[in-house]
Amino acid sequence: MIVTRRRMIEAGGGFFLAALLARPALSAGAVIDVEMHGKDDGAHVWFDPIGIHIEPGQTIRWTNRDPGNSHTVTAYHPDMFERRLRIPVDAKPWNSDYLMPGETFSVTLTVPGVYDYYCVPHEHAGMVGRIVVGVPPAPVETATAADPTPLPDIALDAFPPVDEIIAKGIVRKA
Ligand SMILES: [Cu+2]
Repeated sequence: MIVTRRRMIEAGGGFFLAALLARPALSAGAVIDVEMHGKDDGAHVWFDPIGIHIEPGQTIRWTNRDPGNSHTVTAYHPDMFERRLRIPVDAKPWNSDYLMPGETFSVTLTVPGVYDYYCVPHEHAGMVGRIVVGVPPAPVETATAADPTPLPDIALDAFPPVDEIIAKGIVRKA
């Protein structure tokens, strides 16, 4: 049996109720799908695509296509496990919680910028992803020595460059 759980988050700054009433932005395009994959032993896990460029108001839908592992999609944000901010300051963070095989989770992103996210149990296996919404207003922040919970190198190294994501539209893990 495939269990489907759909949750919508308006990640654009407190317009959730208005968004429900107005049914906005989806005219900008179809839902963009990102899949979560993994090998049985959990040593190789990844988001596909790992990098994607969308327009403001488009919706990303993650689906766990890994029959052997549960995964999360979690924004790098101080409100989510006190991580360093790696999404636009005006954007609302999200955490899918654990998605079982076949389950889905969606967010609609309205604030232009760069959004970095990860899988809670697999960050240390490099399971991260990046979304560029519209034209990012500023360069991506980089981690500093003051970061209380720095990203592991395998995660930092996995993010595709913003320029590459914008140029290609979709970046798959090498
Ligand atoms: Cu995972």
